[in-house]
Amino acid sequence: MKALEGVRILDFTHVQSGPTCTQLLAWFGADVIKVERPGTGDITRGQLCDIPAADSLYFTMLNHNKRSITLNTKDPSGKAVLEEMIKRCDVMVENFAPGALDRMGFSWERIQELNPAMIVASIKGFGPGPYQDCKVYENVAQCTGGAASTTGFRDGLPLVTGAQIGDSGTGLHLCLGIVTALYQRTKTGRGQKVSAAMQDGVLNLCRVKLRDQQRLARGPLEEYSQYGEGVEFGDSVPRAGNDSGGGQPGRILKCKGWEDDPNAYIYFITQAPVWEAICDVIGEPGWKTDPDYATPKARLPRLNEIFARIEEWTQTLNKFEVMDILNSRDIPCGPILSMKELAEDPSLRATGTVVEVEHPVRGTYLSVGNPVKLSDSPTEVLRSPLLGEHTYEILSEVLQFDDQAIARLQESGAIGEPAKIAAE
Ligand code: CAO
Repeated sequence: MKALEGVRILDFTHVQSGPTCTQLLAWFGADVIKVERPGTGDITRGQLCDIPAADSLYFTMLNHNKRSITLNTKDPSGKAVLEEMIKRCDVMVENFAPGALDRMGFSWERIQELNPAMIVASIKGFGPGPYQDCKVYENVAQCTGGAASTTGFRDGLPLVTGAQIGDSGTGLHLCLGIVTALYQRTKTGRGQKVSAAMQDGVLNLCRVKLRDQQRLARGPLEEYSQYGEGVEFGDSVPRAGNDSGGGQPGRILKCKGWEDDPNAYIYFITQAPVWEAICDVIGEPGWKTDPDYATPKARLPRLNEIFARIEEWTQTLNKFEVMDILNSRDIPCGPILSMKELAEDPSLRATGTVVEVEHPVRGTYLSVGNPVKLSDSPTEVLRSPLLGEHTYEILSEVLQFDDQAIARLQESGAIGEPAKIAAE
C-alpha cells in the first residue's frame, strides 16, 4: 500500500513546475492521469532532444509513474470526456497561462458544479496584482522573487541559479498544498482551490535575504565580505558571492588541483563551537586565545584574512581529503560535487536518489528519484508514459466507455492518433 493509494489526479500540467508536483504525488502512490494534446503532447517531449524519436530527458525525468491520455479539450466531445474525468478525480492540477482553463470552459465554478469535492491546484507566475496575467518561466521567477538580485558577486551581474527554485520549487510548494487540502477534505468533504505563485515560492526560499533587508536598516551586515573590506552598504541587500547566508560565516575555498579542475573547491564553515578545532587543523593554535580571533564578534572584520589562511591549508589537499579531516573533527564543510560525480555516486544510487530507468524507445537513462523517503510507502520509479499510451485503458477502465464510444471519439479526432496505437 502506498501513502496516496486511491487518490486520482487529473494532471493537466506541462513543462516543469506542474509536472514536478504531480510526479511527487505519483511517487507517493496517487494514480496520476496526464491529459495531453493529441499529436504534440507536453511540449517538453520534443525539447532538448538527445535521441531521435525518443521523448526528451526533460520530459522523461519529470513524468515518471504517470499514465497519459491524449484529449483535445477544446473539441466538444473531448470536453465531455474531460467533464467525466473531473467527476471521477480527486484533484485537478494545472499550470496553464492565466485564464487558459477558464477559456477552455472549466472555471472554478463549473468544476465545483461537476464535482464539489474536487481540489483544483494551480501554479501561476504571480499572485493577484499587477502581473497576474503574465506568462512566466523559471528565470523570470528567480528574477522577480528576489533570488537573482541577491545571487552573484557585488561587482557582477545578478545571477540565476542552476537549482530550479521557480519551477521545481513551486511544484513542491503546490504538492504540500494539495495533500493539506486532501487532509482537510477528510473532515469537510469539500474541495478547495490551491494556488502557488512562482514569485511567492522563490521569495519563500529567499527569506534569509528578506531577513537581511530588515537587519540592514539597523546597521551593516557584518558577516558579509564587504563589511571586512570596508565597502559601504546601500539600501538593499547586496549580492554576497559565496558568503554564508546563515549566522556561521562560510566561503568556497580552493583545494589541490583547482588550477585544472573547475570543481576542486570546498565550502568551509567557521562554526563558532568548532573554532578551536579549526585553529588546530590549519596550524594556528594561537588564534584560540588571541583576542582578535577568539570570539565570533572579533573575527567578523577579519573574515577575509581568516579564510585566506584556511585556504592556504585546503590547497594542500584534494577536496575529499579536506572533507575527511574536517568531518573527523565535526567541522561542517561540503566539497563542490560535479554532476558527473553525483551521477556516479554509489550511495545516491543505493538510496534511490539517483536511479536508472528503462525506457522502450530511449533505453536506459539516469534520473533523480524521490528525494522524500517514507518508511511505509517506498517509491518505485517507473518510466514516463508514451504520448497517449493509456488513452484506451483510461477511457474503458476509469470512464467505463465501451468500444463504440471510444471509436466515435477516435473518428471525431478528440483523442488523437497515438491512442489508436495503444488500443491495438
Ligand atoms: N487540448 C486542447 N487545448 C489545450 C490542451 C488540450 N489537451 N492543453 C492545453 N491546451 C491549450 C490551452 O487551453 C491554451 O489555449 P488558449 O491560449 O487558447 O487559452 C494553449 O493550449 C496554450 O497554453 P499555455 O498558454 O499555458 O501555453 P504556452 O506554451 O503559451 O505558455 C507557460 C507556457 C509555461 C509560459 C504558461 O503555461 C504559464 O505561464 N504557466 C504558468 C506558470 C508556469 O507554470 N510556468 C512554469 C513553466 S516551466 O518553466
